[in-house]
Amino acid sequence: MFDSLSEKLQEVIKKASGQSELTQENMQDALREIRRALLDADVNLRVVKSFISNIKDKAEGENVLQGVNPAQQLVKIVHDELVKILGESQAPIDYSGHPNLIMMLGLQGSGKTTSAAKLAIKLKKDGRNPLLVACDVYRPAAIKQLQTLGEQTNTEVFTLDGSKNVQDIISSALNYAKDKGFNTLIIDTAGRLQIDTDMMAELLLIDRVFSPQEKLLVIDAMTGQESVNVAENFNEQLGITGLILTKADGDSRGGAALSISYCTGKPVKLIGTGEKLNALEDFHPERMATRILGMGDIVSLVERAQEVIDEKEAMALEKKMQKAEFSFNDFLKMQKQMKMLGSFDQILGMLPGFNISKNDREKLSHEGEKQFKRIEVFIQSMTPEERENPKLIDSSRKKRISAGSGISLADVNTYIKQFEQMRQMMKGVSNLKNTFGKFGGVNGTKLAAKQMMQNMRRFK
Ligand SMILES: Nc1nc2c(ncn2[C@@H]2O[C@H](COP(=O)(O)OP(=O)(O)O)[C@@H](O)[C@H]2O)c(=O)[nH]1
Ligand SMILES: [Mg+2]
Repeated sequence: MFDSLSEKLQEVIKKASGQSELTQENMQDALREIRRALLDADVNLRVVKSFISNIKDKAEGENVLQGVNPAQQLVKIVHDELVKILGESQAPIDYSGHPNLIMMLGLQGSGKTTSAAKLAIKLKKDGRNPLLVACDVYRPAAIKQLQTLGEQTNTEVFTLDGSKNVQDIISSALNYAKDKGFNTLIIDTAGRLQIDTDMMAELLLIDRVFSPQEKLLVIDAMTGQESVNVAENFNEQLGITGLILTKADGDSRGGAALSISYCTGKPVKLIGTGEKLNALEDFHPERMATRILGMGDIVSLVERAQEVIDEKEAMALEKKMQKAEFSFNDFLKMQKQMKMLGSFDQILGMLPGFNISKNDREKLSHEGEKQFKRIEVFIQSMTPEERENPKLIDSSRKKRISAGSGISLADVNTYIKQFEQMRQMMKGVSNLKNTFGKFGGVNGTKLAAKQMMQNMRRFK
C-alpha cells in the first residue's frame, strides 16, 4: 500500500545522506520532495500541510544537534511525524461492556461482513466468546454470507427469521447471549453505496438504544481521497470509536490510510490485509512508520510467525535439520510454513535490510514464488521413499523424475546437489526456534530471517 511513498521518501533520505549538515537550503529541497511524495500518494492536503510544517519546525529546532548526520536526523524527524499522523500508538478494542457490543459500520462493499468474521477470530484469541449478529436484513444474501463466514470461523451467528427490525434483533441477540454465555456481540449492519439518511437513522437508533462500546467504521483503503470524506461524515454523525482499514493488500497509494486517523481524530484499530479470514492485523503506527521508511517490520513478522506456525512441527523440523536428516518431505513442510507467513513480497517487505525498490522486490518475489512451485513439482515427482531418503535417488531414478516433472536432467542433478549442500549447511546454523522467533530476541530473529531467505535463494 505504501510502496511508492516508501520508495520516494527513501530517495529523499538517500539524498540527504550525501550532505554533511542539515542546512536551511538542503532542508528546503528535502521538504519539497517529501511534500510531493505525500501528495503523489494521495495524502489529504490538510495532513500534508501539517506534516510539512511540523517537520520544518523540528528540523530547524534540531539544527543545533552537532555530530549527527543529516540523513539520520531527517529519518528520525520524518519517522516521528509519521507515527504521530498515523495515530501515535496501537489502540486496542474496548472490552468494557457486559456483554460487550461492537458495531460494524461502513459503506456497502467496504468489508464489514468479512471483517466481522475476521474480528471474531481475533476476539477468540483474546479470550472472548463472540456472537455474530446479522443486522444487514435488507438483502437475504447478506445474512447467508455471514452464516457461511460463521461456519468457516466456527462462530455462532444470531439471526431473527423474517425480522427487519434491527432493534428487535439486537434485543433478542442480547437475551440469547446472556443465556448462552456469549460476552461479545459483533453486529454486522447494512451499508449503502453512499451515505444516506435511512442508513444513518438506523445506525443512530442502534447507537442510542444500545450504546455499543465500539462503533468501528470499516473503510476500503482502495477508495482513496473519498474515504476521508466518508469517514469524517460518519464520525460527525455517529461519533465512531475507531476504524478498520480494509484491502490494505491492494495497490492503492496509501494516502487514505495516512490521512484518515488525523482527519477524524479517531484511531485506526485494525487493518485488513487480504481476503483470507486470518488477514486482519492490529494497526501499529510505530511499526507502520518504520516500514514506510524501509526499516522493515520484523516485530510483525515474528508475531505472525508465532501465530501461524505450529510449534511442534517447527521443533521437529529443527531437530531433523540439526542431524542432517532433513528430507524432501520436510522441505515441503517448511515451504508450507513459509507460505502461511504471507506472500514472498509481503515477507520481503517486512525484512529489514531489504530496502530494494518495489520493482526489484516484485521481481525477486516472482522469482521466489516460481522456484517454490518448481521445487514442489520436482519433489512431487519422487516416490515417498525417495522423498524421505534422497540417497536412494540414483541415475535411473533421476531420469524418471526428470521425465515426470518436465525438469531437465541437468536441473534435477543441480537440485539434488543443492539440497544436499543445504542440508549440510543447516546442520550448523539451523535454529528454527530463532528463525521463527519463538523464543529468540529480535536480533537473533533478524539474523535468522536473513539466513532463511539466503538459504532459499541458494536452493534454486
Ligand atoms: N483483498 C481484500 N479483500 C477484502 C478485504 N476485506 C474485504 N474484502 C473483500 O471485499 C468484498 C466486500 O466485502 P464484504 O465484507 O462483503 O463488504 P460489506 O458489504 O461491507 O459487508 C469481499 O469480496 C471481500 O472478500 C481485505 O482486507 N482485502
Ligand atoms: Mg455486508
